[in-house]
Amino acid sequence: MYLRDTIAAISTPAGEGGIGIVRVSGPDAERIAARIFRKKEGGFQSHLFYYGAIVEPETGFCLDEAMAVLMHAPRSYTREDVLELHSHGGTLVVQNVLQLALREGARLAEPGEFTRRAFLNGRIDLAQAEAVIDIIRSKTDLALEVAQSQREGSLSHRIGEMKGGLVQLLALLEAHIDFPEEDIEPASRDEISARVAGFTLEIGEMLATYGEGRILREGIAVLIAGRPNVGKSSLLNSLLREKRAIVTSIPGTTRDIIEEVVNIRGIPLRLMDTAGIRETEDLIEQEGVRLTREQIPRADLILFIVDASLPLSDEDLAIYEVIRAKPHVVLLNKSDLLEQPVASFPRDAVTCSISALTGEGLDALKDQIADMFLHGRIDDARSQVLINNSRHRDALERASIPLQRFSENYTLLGGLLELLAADLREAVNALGEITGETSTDDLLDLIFSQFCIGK
Ligand SMILES: Nc1nc2c(ncn2[C@@H]2O[C@H](COP(=O)(O)OP(=O)(O)OP(=O)(O)O)[C@@H](O)[C@H]2O)c(=O)[nH]1
Ligand SMILES: [Mg+2]
Repeated sequence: MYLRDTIAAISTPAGEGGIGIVRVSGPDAERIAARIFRKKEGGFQSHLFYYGAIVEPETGFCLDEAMAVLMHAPRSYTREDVLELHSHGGTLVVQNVLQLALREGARLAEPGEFTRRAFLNGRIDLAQAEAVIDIIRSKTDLALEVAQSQREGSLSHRIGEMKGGLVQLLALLEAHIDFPEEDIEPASRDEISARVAGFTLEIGEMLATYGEGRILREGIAVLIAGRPNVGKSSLLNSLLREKRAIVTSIPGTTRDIIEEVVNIRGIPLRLMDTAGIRETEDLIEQEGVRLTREQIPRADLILFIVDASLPLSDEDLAIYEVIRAKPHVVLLNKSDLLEQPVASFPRDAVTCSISALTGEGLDALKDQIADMFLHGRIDDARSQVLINNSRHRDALERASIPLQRFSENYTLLGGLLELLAADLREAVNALGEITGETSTDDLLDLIFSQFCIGK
């Protein structure tokens, strides 16, 4: 449901800042501007930035000096009249400006409601709206490039072309349903079949990018595991380039799980430093070990560290048995202590010799991780369409199934035109879900509730 009322929200993050912005969208935006923003003279010209003050209309009390811009519909983010009030960025002052706008008749916006209106008013489609949230959440340049390209419409364009092609074929079939006495020419029969096969292939190619797309959008969960004192926290600190976790020579230093995001060759890694796994009498440490074990099944990758200056211990091997079924890299740490590592591993294990202390070997480790997850580098994320969202993947899969069925049934063309047409229609509808041509309020609620208020 779309209420055509006027909404308002703080659009800048909570806390202190240089400026804070309150955004108002809807039919009352201009009236509210005239009521609460005092400037030299005259009305508002669209898209001009004015200097003035935010004042209580009844008392003339000045809340703050400010800048204001009014953007007349449809040339605005929501395609409605939009007012932005830029005040000083104090928590209280921005809150007061918002309260004033609410008092003058605006309603507090729901999360994502500005973007939802941009979608409902046809300025952007649903895939582009989802890209907006991806832009806000991007943790690496590469992820940001993918999100920007989707906001610009790269995915929507591809989907639109496929849908257009399918609709053409559908029209062709429907013409023959309406005039059954005219047979489809053998030449156009072959063409129909070839084109449907082409679309199936194209969808398959897009689906194949999902693994990489998802990784860029959501990152990978990486667990640093190993027995106490092998250098897990040192590795976390080295990769982060900051002293985040406490490092000491006392085994059992880390008790909790410490999670930080690092950018490795464009992939956001959610790195988790853990308590070293061992049998222990210490209650706190026991709890830490339990937490570590609990995380193992959830990790996308395990960095299993051993101290290469010591022979492998039974503890090392016991941990290795637990993690070896997961994607993992064995890190032979403390390479600076020795010419040749003492610890050695089964030949099939992927190993990397590193020193968390000096940083030696970490570049090779980063390459190794990128190879494992990106299967070669994505050099120009902007130029290709990557599927990075499970909703899009599901819709593509649901488009692909009827197209495959179409191809299987096609040889039996004769009396089955209606069924074939139904398959094409199903595929068209599934593709339409990606761009939001077919969407329900529930789906929109689900998508836009992930946004922050004010976006
Ligand atoms: N020489 C050398 N010492 C290292 C290296 N990595 C870690 N250390 C030392 O090993 C000791 C333990 O390091 P931590 O990073 O705390 O080890 P941990 O695996 O986190 O240990 P717990 O938290 O107890 O499980 C510290 O004294 C580190 O300085 C390395 O690459 N070379
Ligand atoms: Mg530690």
